[in-house]
Amino acid sequence: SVPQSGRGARLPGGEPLRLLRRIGVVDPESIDDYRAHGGYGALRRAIEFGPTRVITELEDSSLMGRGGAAFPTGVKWKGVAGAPEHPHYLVCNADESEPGTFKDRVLMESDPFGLIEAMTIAGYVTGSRTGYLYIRGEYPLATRRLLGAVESARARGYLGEDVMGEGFAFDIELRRGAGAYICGEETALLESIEGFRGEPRNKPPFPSVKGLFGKPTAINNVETLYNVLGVLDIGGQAFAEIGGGRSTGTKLFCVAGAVGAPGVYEVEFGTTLRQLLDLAGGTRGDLRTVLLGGAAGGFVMPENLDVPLTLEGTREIGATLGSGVVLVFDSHADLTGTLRRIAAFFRDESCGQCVPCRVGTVRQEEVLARLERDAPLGSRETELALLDDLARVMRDASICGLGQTAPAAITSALDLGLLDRPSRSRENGQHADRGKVPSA
Ligand code: L3W
Ligand code: SF4
Repeated sequence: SVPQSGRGARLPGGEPLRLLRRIGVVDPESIDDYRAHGGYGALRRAIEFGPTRVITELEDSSLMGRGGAAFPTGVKWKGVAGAPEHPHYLVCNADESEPGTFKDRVLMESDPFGLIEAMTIAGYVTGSRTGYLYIRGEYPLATRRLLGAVESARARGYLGEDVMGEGFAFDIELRRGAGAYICGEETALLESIEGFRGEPRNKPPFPSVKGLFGKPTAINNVETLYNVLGVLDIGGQAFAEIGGGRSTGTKLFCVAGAVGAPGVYEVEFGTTLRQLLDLAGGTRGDLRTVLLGGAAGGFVMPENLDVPLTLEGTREIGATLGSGVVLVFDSHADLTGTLRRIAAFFRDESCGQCVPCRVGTVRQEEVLARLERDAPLGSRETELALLDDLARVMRDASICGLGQTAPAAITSALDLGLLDRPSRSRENGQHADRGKVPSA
């Protein structure tokens, strides 16, 4: 069961609008059951409205992308819909690989038709005949269920040359990733679909101008697309009343580490971090810190647990929501070891195309490994200063988000003094095996 919190706009039946509302309720292999639970109502409404009105509803809703960077969805779709060059493409980024993230997997495994319907709406609005669903290769169940959903939708006329007899064509192709984290970066993902190595392109031009095969492309995260169904279910203005400030709607968080009940939780934006942790069974042991936003995020100290989970609220304390990772560390956690493993992850996953990231990820892992062994070159202070210098160069000069955010958690730990003393496991004479980063 999935605890949910808050008030906010409701569906016509009185149920609060939740992304997880069909999880564990609907049969993921039955299009009839999906329809019996409200499925394909949003597509019908989109067709009644027409593309321009759907974009207006999205703009009214202030829905922002859920992949981590929070770009307005209405603006993105409007750009592609109005682009003079054709064909247009739609891409769903389902290459969920951020360490500690598993929310898209829950949605895709248990409500696959929801994603197929949302992609069909996106195709209709942006004028795309083909949608590519690029899914993480390590998600076999989600892949099987999505393939089944595509086949059922085709058989029932919800995909194909004449969708719902409404005179527009749209179909979906699935592409499986091969284990590279970088292919979740949108332009590397486009390269991968085109059959090239997954290496990011320089932006601009953004994909909405020059994307897949050089054509205007709308590329959205899985959770963003599910939210489009909600916007059409209750209307853009009602959607904008959920949450707080610029952060509208609900957000899925993947809570892991020292909590009573790790898992995926859905709360309205504006819920505090403390409330979220309470939903997840409360913290276990003495709370040391929370890594919010994942490997590319920042640490939140116990005195800041009342931070509202909004884009603005978290920014004020130097953190970020990222794609919704919440890693909780108790006082026994080996933070230096954890950060060294995060650095190793980025070193492994860097595509190697640009120097600041290719070399920077190696250097920061080396420094953290020395700190973990309590064997600094020179003093501990010079090592911390080196980490700070590396972070600056990587942030300012890397081509893509991987290199730009690879030092984020380390910088946050430096700012909060979390690396000022030798790692706890060394102090206790233990091997550094606590507080592991969940595997990607
Ligand atoms: C048209 C403009 N489009 C920006 C579009 C752009 C993209 C979106 C965001 O992600 C995040 C980071 C981590 N005209 C535009 C425009 N766009 N300006 O808006 O763009 P951007 O470049 O700001 O960010 P990004 O590089 O796409 C970086 C997060 O990604 N991250 C990991 C995420 C992992 C997952 C997962 O595993 N599920 O999501 C790592 O860095 O939070 O903030 O579509 O084209 N003027
Ligand atoms: Fe590749 Fe890293 Fe440069 Fe991104 S920042 S293009 S992952 S080397």
